[in-house]
Amino acid sequence: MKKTLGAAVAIGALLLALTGCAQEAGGGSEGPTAPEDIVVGFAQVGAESGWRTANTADIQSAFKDAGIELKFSDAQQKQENQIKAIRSYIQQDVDVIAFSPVIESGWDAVLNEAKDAGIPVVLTDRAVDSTDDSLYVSFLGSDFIEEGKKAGDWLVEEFADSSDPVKIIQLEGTTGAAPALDRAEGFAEVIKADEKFEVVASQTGDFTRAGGKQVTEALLKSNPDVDVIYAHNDDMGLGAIEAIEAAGMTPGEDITIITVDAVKDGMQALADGKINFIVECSPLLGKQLVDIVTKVVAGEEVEKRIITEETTFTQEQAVEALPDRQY
Ligand code: GYE
Repeated sequence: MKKTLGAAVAIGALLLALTGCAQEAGGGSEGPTAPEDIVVGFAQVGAESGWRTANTADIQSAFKDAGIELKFSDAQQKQENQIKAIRSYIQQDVDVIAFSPVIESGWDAVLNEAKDAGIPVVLTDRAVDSTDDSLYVSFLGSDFIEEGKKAGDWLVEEFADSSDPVKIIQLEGTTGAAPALDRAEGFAEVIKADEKFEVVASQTGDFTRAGGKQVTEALLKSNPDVDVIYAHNDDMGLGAIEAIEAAGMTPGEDITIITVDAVKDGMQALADGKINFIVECSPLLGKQLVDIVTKVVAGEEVEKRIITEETTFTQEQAVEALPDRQY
């Protein structure tokens, strides 16, 4: 009898300890937590591009595979929607909030609310420009300045033998978004070394195919002699291709096209000779995000900045890589 009582007390104590751990997970405190006890709120940018679609699919499937509950919201490229989603995750007392900030600025207030509630925040894909880096535990994503530099490096090399002026149209991503700011910065830094390169027009196409098409249509009218289009993502480049063809020109020949991402449609256009060079930006962040979340909930240290590894593709390399491309 005594023995049974003792065992019951021990089991009770164990149960208490276990539920205690699960409840404390919201504060990111120490102790093992089963995946099914973890709840993550993810505030996505939208569904503006092939990259974004692949990113959403990868994150959803990685959390499903890990058995972790993922609450998901789509902000339709509006910061106010993302702020609302984050506030609702705070209210629901999720264990971790992850989000990909539409634009860089304006996050301090809501991130302080998360901090006050003891909910750790992980930035995925895009950065915030806050000077207070205690507002997030980790930032997982690409180095967009490096991507811009790779685009610039290829261009410099490609036009190395010519001393003629090289007129460039830049199709920018969403105004104020980290990848738009940084891809412009890295590119500008490289091409400024030779004054034959001139960006004759630079406008946002909001990372969408329709945006890229519309902006290119208008800019081709004022700059019919343009040599190069540098698009901050594949989708805008694909829109530009439509506009160039509609204007009776041959994309990839009359106008050299450089894009960023390397999603399937972009890679196909590169293999078909309509795009000339693509800088890869990987959307496959799901597994790494699960890993960060699991560590944060367990109270383990995580790296403040995790940079995605990526490469570049020429037309020949695209032909080779296409059959195995996951996204
Ligand atoms: O390049 C673009 C998407 O933030 C890296 O957002 C991402 C960018 C990506 O819309 O296609």
